[in-house]
Amino acid sequence: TQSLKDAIKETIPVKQEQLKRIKAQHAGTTIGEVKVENVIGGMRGLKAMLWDSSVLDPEKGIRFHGLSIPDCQQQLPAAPGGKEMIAESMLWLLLTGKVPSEAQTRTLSRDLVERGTLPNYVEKLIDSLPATLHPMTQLGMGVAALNHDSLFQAAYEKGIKKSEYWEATLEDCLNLISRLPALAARIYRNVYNPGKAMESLDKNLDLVGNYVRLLGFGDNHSLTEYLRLYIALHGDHEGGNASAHTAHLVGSTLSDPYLSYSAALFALAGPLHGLANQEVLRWQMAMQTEIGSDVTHDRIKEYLWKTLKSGQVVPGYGHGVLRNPDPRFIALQQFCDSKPELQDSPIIQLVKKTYEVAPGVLKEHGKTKNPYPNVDATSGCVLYHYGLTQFKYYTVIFGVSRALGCITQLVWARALGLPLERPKSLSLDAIEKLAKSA
Ligand code: FAM
Repeated sequence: TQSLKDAIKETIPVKQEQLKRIKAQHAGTTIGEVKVENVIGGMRGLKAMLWDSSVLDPEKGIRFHGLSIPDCQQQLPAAPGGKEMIAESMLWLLLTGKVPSEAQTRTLSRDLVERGTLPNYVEKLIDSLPATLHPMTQLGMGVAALNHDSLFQAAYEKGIKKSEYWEATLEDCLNLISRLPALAARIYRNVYNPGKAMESLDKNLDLVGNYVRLLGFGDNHSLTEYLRLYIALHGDHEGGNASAHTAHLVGSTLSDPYLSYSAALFALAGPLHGLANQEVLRWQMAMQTEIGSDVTHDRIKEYLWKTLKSGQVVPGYGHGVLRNPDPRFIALQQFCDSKPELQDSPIIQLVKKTYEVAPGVLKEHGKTKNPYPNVDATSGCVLYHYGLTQFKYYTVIFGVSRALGCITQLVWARALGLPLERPKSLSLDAIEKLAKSA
């Protein structure tokens, strides 16, 4: 079977040729306009970035190299004994544009687990942090510290050729992804179960199987399958979202993958982005406490209005690009529907009922361009049901996942020789002057 590196190597000349062709034939072609609203509106809608692994359609949602979520669920290999696509098969797809075979997926799982032990100095660093420090801060610090062993940085210092950058970047990226479970699980242990012994990596398990084992939920097959789906689904969401864009920007300075992804994690840690999944659960639990056992649509509506009238956003609803219910939300809901034990969970039922009324309330409220749920509306409640109840930790799981997309695009940015990112900014005076003369 072809190795991952060979599969990438085979694709590089094809993509390089395509980029060359685009440059030669279309460098001066206009493909969109820049309005003042783009400049002052967080660059929404501005087509200004190359990101090859996935594209987000406002109506249909995410496509990974052209494959929809149901396509991926059908085609990407699962773990032995499992049904859900796994991180490794998604990683292979994102990196190469091709669906891996069963054998390629298993080889990649084995390769990752063999790289997956956390260096001792990082363990010490994480163990020295106060348990009260937010788990996302700890994750970002741990990832940044892993750059001690960056092969890209070492190779750059030696003066390797630009055409070889991608190989050292790939090694760093695989090392980083492989070590995320041990790092993230250590943070969980330290914060929530101090003193508890940690399991070691099992060479026969996939990345997420090992993550669940290290978290201390080793025998929970349903949680493992849920997290396999969750982590594959959250892997990539085109390039403009705050974490992906941050990784891309920092990587464009030739900062190594560890530093680039560490920066991305701190973008993910914001409540308008990845932290929303923590916020959703907190908000739904508060709703549950207030409503009690009499969970009716009217009571939920009342609570939604209370949230909106107090000037807060409804967490888990709305999106910068999507204009329909998020297909990732739908895939996770389908997982819930397929498991009888989840049907009776009060928190899962509450999330479902909230979905039945929230879009109507948000439409009536009239502000958000997308009154529908995003993935965060449901991702946490299943974790909660399976006993992973510490919702401050949820964004860390998102952070383990988002590496799949962010860092594969770092490999491609180096393989395609993309330049330093440096958009033009404008002062208020300059915007006014340009607008008046337009
Ligand atoms: N509840 C209440 N108001 C909302 C809202 C929501 N869920 N979503 C948007 N709005 C408001 C928004 O605050 C803005 O109000 P102002 O004009 O007063 O500033 C207005 O509607 C227009 O916003 P928009 O154009 O529809 O959305 P944006 O593209 O500016 O923002 C989000 C997108 C995701 C930041 C926004 O919808 C939001 O704050 N949602 C709640 C937090 C959340 O779920 N984030 C997770 C996003 C996710 F998919 C991820 O990154 N994981």
